[in-house]
Amino acid sequence: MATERTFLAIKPDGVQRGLVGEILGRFETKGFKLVALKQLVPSRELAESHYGVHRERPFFAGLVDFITSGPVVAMVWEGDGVIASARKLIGATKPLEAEPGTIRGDLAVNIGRNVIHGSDAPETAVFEIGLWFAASELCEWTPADQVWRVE
Ligand code: DAT
Ligand code: MG
Repeated sequence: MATERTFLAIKPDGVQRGLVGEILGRFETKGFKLVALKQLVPSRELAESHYGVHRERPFFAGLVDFITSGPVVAMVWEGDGVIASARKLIGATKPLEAEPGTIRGDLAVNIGRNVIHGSDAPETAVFEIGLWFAASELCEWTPADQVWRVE
């Protein structure tokens, strides 16, 4: 399994509900490595680029309003298979269909308030990391206990 990076963002509902620590903890305890993290209120331009693939969908305007309505915690995480694994940890888009044990399954009920975004493929991860972060914001480091996570 290749080491890769993914873009994750705790949406304004997750921040407002005080779920940042809970959500970060799930990726930390799983064993992935935090490469970058910042809190910001996204501009409309950033939100529209991020969700550009949904531009023609009826929920697009509401989605952009929501994601720009308050602080978002934007992150880059690294690890073997982290893109698909993070999507599994996040759970299905519709929280009522997300399995218990997943973030959305445990912490959300509504599709428009599903607390977290995660890149869905290697190409989107590269695009989203570049959209939200400058290269200088990505931290190169080796966790002290790395040898106890990966052989
Ligand atoms: P995901 O966030 O699981 O990758 P997506 O890319 O299909 O899901 O959609 C992006 C976000 O848009 C999703 O997290 C919530 C919102 N959304 C998707 N489908 C929706 C719908 N039918 N009604 C309202 N919001 C929707
Ligand atoms: Mg998506």
